[in-house]
Amino acid sequence: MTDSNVALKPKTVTKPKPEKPRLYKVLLLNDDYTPREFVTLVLKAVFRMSEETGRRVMMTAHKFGTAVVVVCTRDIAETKAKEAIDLAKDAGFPLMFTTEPEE
Ligand code: TYC
Repeated sequence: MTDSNVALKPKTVTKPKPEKPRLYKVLLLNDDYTPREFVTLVLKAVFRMSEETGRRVMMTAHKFGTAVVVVCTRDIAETKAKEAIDLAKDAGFPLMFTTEPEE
């Protein structure tokens, strides 16, 4: 058998890696005007939290100025934050949510 008949097998196979979508945090910001009960209600309605979880997240923002509500794709984070802000706006409260990429 001559050299030209030897099948060469590549030692390494590089598969194209699909990029993982970057994740975003939805942050709840404290303010001096929105009632605690209303903040909890928004967390339950928009982010499907239980009363207990809603209260805990609300109290975290109340004490520390901010709290992470959820980590998800950018699209969902922005949609949920807007939904929550609009609910508060309609009720006349300045409650604020922001989104930011996770490191
Ligand atoms: N600080 C508000 C109050 O004392 C309650 C509150 C909590 C508002 C959390 C916003 O993200 C917030 N009425």
